[in-house]
Amino acid sequence: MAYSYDDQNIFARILRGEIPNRTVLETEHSLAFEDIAPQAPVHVLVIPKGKYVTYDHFAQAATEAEIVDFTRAVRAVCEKLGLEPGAEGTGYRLISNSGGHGMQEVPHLHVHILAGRPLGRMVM
Ligand code: D5M
Repeated sequence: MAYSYDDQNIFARILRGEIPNRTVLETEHSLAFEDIAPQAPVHVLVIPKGKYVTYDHFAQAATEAEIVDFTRAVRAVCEKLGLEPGAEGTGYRLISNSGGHGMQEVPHLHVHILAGRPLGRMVM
């Protein structure tokens, strides 16, 4: 499907520096910052700097450099915060809400990184 990108969405405004954010990590093509309404002790959002609405849009239209950068930015945040799975008491959950049924609020691709406590089963 074709996507149209809303330049006024809140993450576009963060990327333009119009709204402050608590940056955790920045790379050439990606930005990670703390979620404003954390659902767990660790709640970080990772976004591509490019204008992509959903994961589907990104996977279709992003360059390989952007995809590699974004994928590695997610793990770099986890490494920076000491969340790598395998260590006792750690691990994390990645979520990317897409579209209406996914209950996506902000129409700029973002991956939620949730961690810092046992997160429970994914029961809706
Ligand atoms: O999640 C959108 C997420 O974006 C939600 O967890 C709140 C977060 N949010 C909204 N505004 C801000 C700002 N200004 N800074 C940081 N985080 C923010 P969704 O998956 O679209 O439902």
